[in-house]
Amino acid sequence: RQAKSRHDYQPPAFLIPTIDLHFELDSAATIVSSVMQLRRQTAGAALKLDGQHLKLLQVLIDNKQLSDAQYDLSGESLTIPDVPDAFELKIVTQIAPVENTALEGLYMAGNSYCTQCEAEGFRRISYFLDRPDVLSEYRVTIKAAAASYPYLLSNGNKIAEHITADGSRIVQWHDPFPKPCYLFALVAGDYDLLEDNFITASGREVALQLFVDKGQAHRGDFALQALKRAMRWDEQRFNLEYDLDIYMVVATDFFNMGAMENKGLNVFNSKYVLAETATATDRDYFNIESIIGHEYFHNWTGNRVTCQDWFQLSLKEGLTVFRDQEFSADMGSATLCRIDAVKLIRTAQFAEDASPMAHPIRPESVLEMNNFYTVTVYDKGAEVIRMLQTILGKEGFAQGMALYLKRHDGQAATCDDFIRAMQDANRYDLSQFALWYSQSGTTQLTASQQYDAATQVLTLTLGQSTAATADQSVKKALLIPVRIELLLSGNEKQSHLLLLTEYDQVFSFNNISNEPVVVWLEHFSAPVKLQQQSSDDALLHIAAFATDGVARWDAIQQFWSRKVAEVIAGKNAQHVLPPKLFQMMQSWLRDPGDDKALIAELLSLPDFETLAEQYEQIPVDGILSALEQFRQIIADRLQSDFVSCYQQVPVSAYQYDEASVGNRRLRALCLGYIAFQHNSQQLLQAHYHQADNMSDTIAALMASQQAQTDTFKALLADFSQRWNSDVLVMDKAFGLAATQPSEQVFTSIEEMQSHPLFSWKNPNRVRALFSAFSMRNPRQFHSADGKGYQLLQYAVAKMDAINPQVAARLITPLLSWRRYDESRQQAMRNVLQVLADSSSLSNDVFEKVSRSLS
Ligand code: BAL
Ligand code: ZN
Repeated sequence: RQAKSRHDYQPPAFLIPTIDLHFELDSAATIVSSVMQLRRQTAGAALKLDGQHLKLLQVLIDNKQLSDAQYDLSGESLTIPDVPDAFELKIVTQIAPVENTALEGLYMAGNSYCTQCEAEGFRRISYFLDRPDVLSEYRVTIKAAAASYPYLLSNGNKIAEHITADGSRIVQWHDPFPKPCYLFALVAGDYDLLEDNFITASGREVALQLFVDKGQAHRGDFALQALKRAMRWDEQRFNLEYDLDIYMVVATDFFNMGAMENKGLNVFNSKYVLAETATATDRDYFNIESIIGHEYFHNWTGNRVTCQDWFQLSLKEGLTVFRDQEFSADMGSATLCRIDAVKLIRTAQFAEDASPMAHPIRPESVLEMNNFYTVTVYDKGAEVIRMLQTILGKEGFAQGMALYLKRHDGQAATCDDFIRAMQDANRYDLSQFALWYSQSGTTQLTASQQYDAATQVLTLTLGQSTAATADQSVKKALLIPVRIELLLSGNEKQSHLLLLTEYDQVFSFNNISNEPVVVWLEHFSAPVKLQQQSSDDALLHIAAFATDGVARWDAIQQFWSRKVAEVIAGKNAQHVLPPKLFQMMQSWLRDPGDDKALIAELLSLPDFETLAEQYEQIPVDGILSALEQFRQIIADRLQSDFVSCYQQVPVSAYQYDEASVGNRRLRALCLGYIAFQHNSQQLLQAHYHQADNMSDTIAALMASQQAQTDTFKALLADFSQRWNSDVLVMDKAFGLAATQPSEQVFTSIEEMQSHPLFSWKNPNRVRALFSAFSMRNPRQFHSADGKGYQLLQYAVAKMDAINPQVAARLITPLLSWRRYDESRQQAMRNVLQVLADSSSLSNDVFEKVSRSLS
């Protein structure tokens, strides 16, 4: 098995300016004819096309059929040694969508046909130069039985449709924008169709079409409206208009990813499209808006300007995540959006940096590209873009974007091209900043302050260091934007941006009238770990008074992190907490003000995963037990305040807006603490039964689950019964069953696998059960007897034979076995070894297991 290296990039030996694709759809034997115009770029080179799981029927050059001796069909390529400099190539292949359980290429999603070509799925459809820097103009013809397939869709504009005498529907599409094959899409099926339109800033009308499974139309409207908001937002913020006359979105229950930005024909995991009050939580609505935005924003950052090679993935993904985050922030609570993003970095991304899969946002070496659709490439990538905006300012960043898109429109670009455009538009040297693209690992920031009352000079000292990672031993000093706020007496505040460029650096401020409390890394201005001297008192002061809500939340998170660490170190066996903390929490509960969602966050303990990343070797039992103790202490001490806050927060008919979301969030938070009282059963049941929306329903289920009440079993049974024919909601039931903190979870997972809606062939079902268990149930996943690890190994092995991409994602929590205690290390390594010994391991899982065990 051969990994590819970023430095080995060579431009394509041939270009394919046009491609004409014909599909005769048949679930067991689809015939694909591909007619391409090719142009040589490299003298003397043979033509080598990628192909996987294809049955080759015919190869013709300039209408002359080639004999077997004229080409070589070996491994996963078709090589034709002797070709002219410019020619027409026709290739006819046969594929079996019904056998395609990997869900890459053309596959069956129930009775519909669907494609997923990113990263390298097109090679499962036809032989091609399956790489993002080969851009072609596509014409696509699809033929299928008219009665069963009213909709035959592909990218671009529909140019013809007719029904033949024998009852076949034939539809032709043309996409005028040259694109790489990973953006090709085909969908065929019978759907409910929602239609709308959008008038662009320049006055063009764009038809919007949303295709959903039959009977689901009433769940599509929110996504359609979100799409219009995204289209308007991109015009207003970045001056970017949509370019085709039609924009189609198809929702499918069978999808490896969240969604896919195929030109003019997005395919979405139905989980990120379908929503109605009774079935979708506030979180679901948020995700739908953000992912609809994300895929739409790709039209410019990804489609009009794409990537030269897959090592550049963050060029489109980091940038587009940043864009969707900015969009979400403008649509709702900017603070809550940022807190969500920070949580993800502090859990999954820091964990990835500390794992055998550590890589820079622009990876250097890849065996299976699907393994690099990671939180590092996406979310740390977005943080890197955010830092650029912080350094250059919003206006400077927008100018850099405009220059980047102007320079590279219609091209396959690199991360260096992006940096260069930002640099040129702003006349700002970004050479040191560019290290963020090549250096992996989490940087540790140390911060301290000194105040000289006599001279009124405040001296701030910052230091940075990045520990060696699995992939890279030497680390350089990065350019780190550190936003700070000085909280002075008398409510006086000052904001500053410090640019840390050295390993150690001192910043002085004159005329500071009194010693301030310093808010470091305001708004999480860089994706780093912060070690600060601040006292507990200072942290609580920040939590109460900082301007930035994220900084307030961050301070209290750090406070808790410190308290947990003290307990684990044996320094606070009694779990003593300062009275000031309770006074503050009490005042929030008594007068939560307008931003109730933020108050809910301020009253939440950090989760296990965040705390775990503070330790090189993770003290699983210590963290869990300290968290449990503190939670119970808070629940007891503030019991009556939780009850009265719960009662006072207004309840009104469901609406998805910032204020109502905040109300529900704070009530759910209170309920979560109240659940730890013995007499909470009635309230939990009432909350569940009176809920007029899924957010409240889930709040009752989660509160009763976490407090391990008897009510949980009854509520989950009722919930599963009520929704037992609705897959989207049953995924929530699977998740709830899998995250029970008690040992009962093993029996429940076993039972859920026999549920009529559970299927190993559907990634959503498998993720709902097994990813929830391994990623959100630390107590039982890390069960001391190793049962949790064995269960995950069983799921990974089973899944690898069906869908390697999903299997490789499932395995992630096992990879960092070195970070646990001796006996857990042993148990995790054992199950990894069982997987490693399997003779039929996919590249996807092999890459991760081998990196982990080496
Ligand atoms: N390009 C894969 C799905 C997404 O990031 O939008
Ligand atoms: Zn994306």
